[in-house]
Amino acid sequence: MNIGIVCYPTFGGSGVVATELGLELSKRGHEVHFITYSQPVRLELLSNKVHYHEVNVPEYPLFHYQPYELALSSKLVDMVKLHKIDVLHVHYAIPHAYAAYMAKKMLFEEGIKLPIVTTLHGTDITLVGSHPFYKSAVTFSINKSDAVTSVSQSLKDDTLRLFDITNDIQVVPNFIDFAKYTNHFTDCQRGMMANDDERIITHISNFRKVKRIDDIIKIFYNIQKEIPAKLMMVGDGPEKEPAEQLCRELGIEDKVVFFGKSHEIDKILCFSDLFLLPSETESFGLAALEAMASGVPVISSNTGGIPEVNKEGVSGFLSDVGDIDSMSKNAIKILKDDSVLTMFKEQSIEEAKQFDIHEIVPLYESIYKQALANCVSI
Ligand code: GMT
Repeated sequence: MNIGIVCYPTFGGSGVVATELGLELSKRGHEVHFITYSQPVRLELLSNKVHYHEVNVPEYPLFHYQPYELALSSKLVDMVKLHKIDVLHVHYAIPHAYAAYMAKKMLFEEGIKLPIVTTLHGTDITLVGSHPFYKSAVTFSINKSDAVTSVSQSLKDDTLRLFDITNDIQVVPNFIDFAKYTNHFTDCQRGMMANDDERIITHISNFRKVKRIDDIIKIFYNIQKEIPAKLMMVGDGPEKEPAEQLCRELGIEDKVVFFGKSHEIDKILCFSDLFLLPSETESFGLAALEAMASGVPVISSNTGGIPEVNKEGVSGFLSDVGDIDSMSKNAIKILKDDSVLTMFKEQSIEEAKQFDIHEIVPLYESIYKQALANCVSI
């Protein structure tokens, strides 16, 4: 098949999932076309089966807001015609599903059918999409897609609760390419980050409010009072500076490393002992799954889709959002004893295996086939 993929090319989970999916589809013989405003961060290799088409939005002073949706839908029409794209898979409803619908409509006028598969990722539903400013357009785009998927049952439930959905939503969980996370390094150079007697605790995100970055610092503060430890903070965003300030106030700045955005997630996870994800809401928690696949147990909140990934007492522990005491105690429970930590590390890998890329990508392939067969005229 010729598959078009539209996503956000940044460090966010939805872009990562879309990129890994495209790369795997190309390995399975499909021709994949990424259509987005810059090259996706994890799309390192282009090949004869993986293409990238940039959407340009020329600046024009008359426009207070540059019309990205317009440029995207035009580019989609052009690319579908030029590369004979069979199916378009859009990740994140806003504005991708909406632009895809417009492209589909324009193509239909020329007698070309374009099935659209929309994958809902979380904030496009829970935080942004349900805002009254966007709700009508998001509802419309979801209902007009030929197939709709959500990355967790929890996100599906939220979508049905928040929008007036007439379309079926299939749950296709996020996945992990184990080859990238297991036995990748013979030596992950742990000694460069911490002493032998110190535990390494890690958090990776885009440092937005929803990630509750303060909670991470406070949990770590409690842990390091009981156990020698270092905290690795990976990523960048609006909450990074306040977090650095909080570390200084608590006098732990020499125990916390702020990496900024990193392309070496696998290496950082390789030397980590515990992952913290105390988010306010999380439709899935791809970062937690990446940690588990690397043998890093997870201390998380029990919100949204996280319980579908992190299993209580198996791959880690879950607590109510904001319950710093409970998360600190659970972290210490795992970290204080070598044999307990080893057990949780092994269990995390086992638990992550159900999300293996080879189990999940065929589900998308069959959804593309269904969408092609059922693509309705508009
Ligand atoms: O939450 C983020 O940091 C980014 C966001 C995105 O859209 O890229 O992530 C959402 O999609 C990920 C991939 O499906 C999920 O793993 C995240 O849980 C989800 N984030 C939220 O729901 C807050």
